[in-house]
Amino acid sequence: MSSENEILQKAYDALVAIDEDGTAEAVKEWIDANLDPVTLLNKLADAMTEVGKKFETMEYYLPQVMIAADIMDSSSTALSEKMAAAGETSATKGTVVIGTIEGDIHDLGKNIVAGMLKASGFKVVDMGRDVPVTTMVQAAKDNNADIIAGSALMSTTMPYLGDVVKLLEGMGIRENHKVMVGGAPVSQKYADDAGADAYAENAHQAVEAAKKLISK
Ligand code: HCB
Repeated sequence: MSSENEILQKAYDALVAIDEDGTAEAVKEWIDANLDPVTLLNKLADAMTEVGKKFETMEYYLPQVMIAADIMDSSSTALSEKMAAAGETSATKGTVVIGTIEGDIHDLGKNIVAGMLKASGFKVVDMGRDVPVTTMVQAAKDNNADIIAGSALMSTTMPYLGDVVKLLEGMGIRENHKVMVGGAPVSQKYADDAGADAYAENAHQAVEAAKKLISK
């Protein structure tokens, strides 16, 4: 039987090599061994970043990134199901409306954040990707959400996260919903400038930030 570190490395190497069977095997081994899904999700997120670097240096082309994204997605679905099963008994901590903001179809990171929030006991309303600012805000209103968690992966779509804050202000409901932002181009500085309540660099930080926002 492989050790925890060996499985982690196997999963990382397989995803970076765009080896679907190898990644699935490592994920299955991890789940069967009853290890913490979050640890493997973080490792796979690192692997996805490495795939991104290979794309940037033109070692990989778009079709390869798309296959890697599919592998990442099915792995994160399997691990999120495991997390959800483990978190089933915990009481609801609060409601989070989450989505990748308009113009942006990158949803791997958003899906991981959604899965981890669910596993941590939050009710999550996942609006999907390419979600108009108005739809995000309306969904928060309709679901009486404590938090709106917006994701943006492109510098061109990041400003729409700030528009969520502006729209809440414009509608006079800013106090009703906290706003958390994240995604590769997003930073603490951007979050502060945009008037968001929290910035999270990864899914673990997103869960911690959500817990803090709820307790405020
Ligand atoms: Co895409 N893409 N892409 N892409 N893509 C990026 C993002 C670039 C940086 C690559 C590059 O050119 N260097 C770039 C954006 C440049 C920019 O604006 N600065 C880019 C581009 C330009 C594009 C297209 C326009 C390409 C084209 O068609 N010409 C197109 C987008 C079209 C559109 O959206 N309208 C496109 C398409 C694709 C796919 C389909 C091939 C695929 C997406 C598949 C999918 O998501 N279902 C893809 C991918 C995979 C990437 C890279 C390689 C990886 C992104 C990723 O999934 N990372 C990325 C390169 C890179 O980032 N280095 C590249 C892994 C996840 C786990 O990390 O950062 O998303 P994450 O999430 C973290 C973290 O940020 C945080 O927690 C997560 C988990 O730890 N977090 C939150 C995320 N959201 C949060 C929300 C919160 O509230 C709190 C925390």
